[in-house]
Amino acid sequence: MASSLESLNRWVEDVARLTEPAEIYWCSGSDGENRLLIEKMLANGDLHALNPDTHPGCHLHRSSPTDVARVEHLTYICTSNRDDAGPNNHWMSPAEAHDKIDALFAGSMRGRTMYVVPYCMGPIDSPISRCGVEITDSPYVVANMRIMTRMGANALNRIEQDGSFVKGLHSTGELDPDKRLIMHFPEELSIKSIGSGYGGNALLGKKCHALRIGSWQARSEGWLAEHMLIVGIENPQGETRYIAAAFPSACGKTNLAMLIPPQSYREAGWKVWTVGDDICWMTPGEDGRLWAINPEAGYFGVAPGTDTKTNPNALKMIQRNTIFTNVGVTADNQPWWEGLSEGEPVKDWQGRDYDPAIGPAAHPNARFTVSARQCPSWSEKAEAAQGVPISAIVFGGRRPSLIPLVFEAKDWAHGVLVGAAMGSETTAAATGAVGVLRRDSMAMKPFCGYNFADYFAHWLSFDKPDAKLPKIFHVNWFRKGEDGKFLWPGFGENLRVLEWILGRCEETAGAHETAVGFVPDAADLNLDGLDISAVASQQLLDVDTEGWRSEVEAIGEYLEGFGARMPQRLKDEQRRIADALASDPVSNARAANG
Ligand code: OXD
Ligand code: MN
Repeated sequence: MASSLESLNRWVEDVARLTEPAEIYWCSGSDGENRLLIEKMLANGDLHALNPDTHPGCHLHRSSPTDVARVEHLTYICTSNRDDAGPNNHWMSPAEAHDKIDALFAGSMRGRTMYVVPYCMGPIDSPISRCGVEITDSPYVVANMRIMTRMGANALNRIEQDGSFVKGLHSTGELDPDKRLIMHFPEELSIKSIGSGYGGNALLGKKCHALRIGSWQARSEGWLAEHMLIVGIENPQGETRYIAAAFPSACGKTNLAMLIPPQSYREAGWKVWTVGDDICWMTPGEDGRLWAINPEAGYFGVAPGTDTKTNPNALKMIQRNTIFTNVGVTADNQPWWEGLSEGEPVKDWQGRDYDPAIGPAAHPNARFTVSARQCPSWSEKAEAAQGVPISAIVFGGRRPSLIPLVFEAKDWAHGVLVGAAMGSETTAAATGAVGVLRRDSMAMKPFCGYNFADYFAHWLSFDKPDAKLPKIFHVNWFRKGEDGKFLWPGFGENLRVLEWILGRCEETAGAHETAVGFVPDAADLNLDGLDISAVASQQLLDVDTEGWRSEVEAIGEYLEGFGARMPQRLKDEQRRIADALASDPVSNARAANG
């Protein structure tokens, strides 16, 4: 049998024949190599240096103005059987997809360097990690992959040992939105992406590998690849518990992963440790618990809105060695974005003189790429080969009404339904209308590489007699009062909710049982020192039976939309809640441990 390196060499030759690059370069991941790449990009205008005194080692990249976000309508899952991709994905047959995209790849690298980028998703020595190789003609992609993954020689060594790797082929092509396609071939463990240089479309280790192909691999191998942050909460006794949380794109995962405890919590000794901000791979350990790694080595975060008040850790983290994409700049060449309280922009993200009449200084989906180790709350456990044990899984979305600040699912199957039913208002992270409510199961709508019905069945399959599964919760930081203002202050104060969640896991926090799950009373949450009225806290935790009846009805219709593959267990769960809402509007029975 051919070794993985032989198959890699053969693939590189095949791709070179198709794309006709001027030269082929194998990336080692060394500092010297990175320096040369950056010099090359500074010379050709792909990068602009930023103020070396205030932002040493930082650079700005301006993408093509029509290439600023993920393109879900051009993203395909190409399985032999259409139903395997499911109604949650765009589908094309593998043969047609290869033909279509190979026609765009033909000669696409003429006059360019073809970079071969071996990478490892996850700590290099972790059994949970998986490797891939991205072939790209974009030096910007190489520089980003070096930050976002364990890239280069070590990854190549591991690929040789593993015997297999995910093949990702990328070319910026002509950056023409009409010649842009992002194709996934889960049965072949391969990806082909052309026509975009933007993060989620071009850094193939991230969404394409770690989520779309990863979720497929995870199902066949018995683990979970999820769109979740991983955060460690250390209590005053010095014990750290880990929470994995799924929120749709641009709903504050990075902020929650790096939150700074409120002052009274800091004084009492609470600490927060960041393991990951976007992707979580979880696998059952011998002890029955789920153990998680962050497959990424860096953060590709949304810049606008990042400030001392919202995310001081992130702001500190991006003062050096950071690639900024599509932000504005100040007169003294510092990066600038909306929501940053200091500085004033003079140029916008397209390099034009800043004029608020023509648009914001930074694109709303402007990003920073930075090594995770630069985060002041970086957790050493991010490098732990065995990962971290997960105590609680949290789902959440932007829901201006109905959904309480927090509730706990009754058991694993109910929790899977809660995740499946997740909805959120759309954001600027993908092209399309912003602020429209859509169902985004487990925040994986854009990222699940197979049929959601099978994905829910896979989630349900973890419920085994010897499993010690995390409890599942739902949070909503975005509920609004009648005046249209957010009821909950959010940001660092969210630790109060996480404390309650961990209290439920330890059976020390109170709640009352409702038809939709266990909900805290205001008195069950630590609201000390928080400027929130009794009315607001009551509204935040209110379960509106009428509203929930329609919601659960709509969830039922959503599940039906997946047809016969939808697991009966999930449909039964939906029915159980619908019946409970019909017969027992709101039960206020105290939970046994409440
Ligand atoms: C991201 C996204 O970039 O979810 O993380 O869009
Ligand atoms: Mn994401």
